[in-house]
Amino acid sequence: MLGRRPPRPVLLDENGNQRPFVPTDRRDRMLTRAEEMTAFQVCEGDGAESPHHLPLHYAQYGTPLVIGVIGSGATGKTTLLAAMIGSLLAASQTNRLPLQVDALDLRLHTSFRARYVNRLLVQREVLPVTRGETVELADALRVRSPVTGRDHAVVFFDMAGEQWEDAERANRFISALNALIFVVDGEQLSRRRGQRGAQTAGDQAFEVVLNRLGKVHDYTPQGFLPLPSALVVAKSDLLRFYGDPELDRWFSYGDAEEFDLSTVEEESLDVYRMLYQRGQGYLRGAERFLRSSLHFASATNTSPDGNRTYAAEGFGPRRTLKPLLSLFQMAGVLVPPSVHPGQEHR
Ligand SMILES: Nc1nc2c(ncn2[C@@H]2O[C@H](COP(=O)(O)OP(=O)(O)OP(=O)(O)O)[C@@H](O)[C@H]2O)c(=O)[nH]1
Ligand SMILES: [Mg+2]
Repeated sequence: MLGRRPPRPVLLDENGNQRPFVPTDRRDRMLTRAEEMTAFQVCEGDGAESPHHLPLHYAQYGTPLVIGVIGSGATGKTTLLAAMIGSLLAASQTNRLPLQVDALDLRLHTSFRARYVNRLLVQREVLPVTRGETVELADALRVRSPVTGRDHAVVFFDMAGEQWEDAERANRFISALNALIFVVDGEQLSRRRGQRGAQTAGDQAFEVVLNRLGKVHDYTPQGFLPLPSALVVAKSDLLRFYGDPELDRWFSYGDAEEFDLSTVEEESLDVYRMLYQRGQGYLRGAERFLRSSLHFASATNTSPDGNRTYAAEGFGPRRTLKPLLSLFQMAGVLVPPSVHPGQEHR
């Protein structure tokens, strides 16, 4: 992506319009450095693609966290990812996170916000099915931890569920992932309730990913893959009030609970117990990993109507932030303490 020429520093406005970056006073190194934090470099690409903008000091961010969202078709991956990133941006903008989040690649981020986050959370539209031909680099964020003073590049890959059937094509990008979000379809869990074989059900996409990761990463002596994994029971709104008091309990808490990562283990155990009864195959998305957490979430809290929109009443992401924060913590991007003083939730 980056050419050999020295980066051309620019400033960008909200709409992605650029103007040359000129430091106020080059002799003042501290000031220049501070100003550079908001500057971008232009990557011209190979001519086929339009220019990208990366933060001026992109190279210093070290190995990026490359997160893959995994699950078969229509499990809710794209909707969950849009809701997760929407929740993360909202929490960052209102200073509720011990992290600062902004664009790593401004064009990509602006496009993801318009095409997915706003379309889902503002217009309340059903998002389109992810097209089959490409693995989509969905968004690229810069996540800064004031605790460590470090910047991290975080990129998200969303993939059409149908692609998982083509293991060869999927393999090419699975090797590049170093963090996973496994998406369990709550709708399928609720449909299969009581059916024969339901207890052992799982997802073929998980198996494709596990097989591939097992070939490119060395297992620990205890037999775990050395990557962080957050397993999310998505569309959990469809599982509420059907005799899973553990699930109902997590949804009875207000949004502030999501900032408390001390309860991740407790929630993980509840999800584990539920899946042990309703779909043990899914648990491989957590059990095979050295660090993993399990979550209940709903991107929308309601189902769409016939017009492919979600009714306003009751609509909104629930518990979508916590899996992402947990993944960030497992990956070392977020460093505790994560609870801000005064954020009592129970
Ligand atoms: N009730 C409910 N429905 C949801 C939720 N999230 C997604 N859905 C519905 O599930 C369907 C599939 O959602 P997508 O996000 O497109 O699923 P996907 O896994 O990205 O699908 P592919 O792109 O085909 O792989 C859509 O009809 C959504 O309306 C949720 O949290 N609750
Ligand atoms: Mg999709």
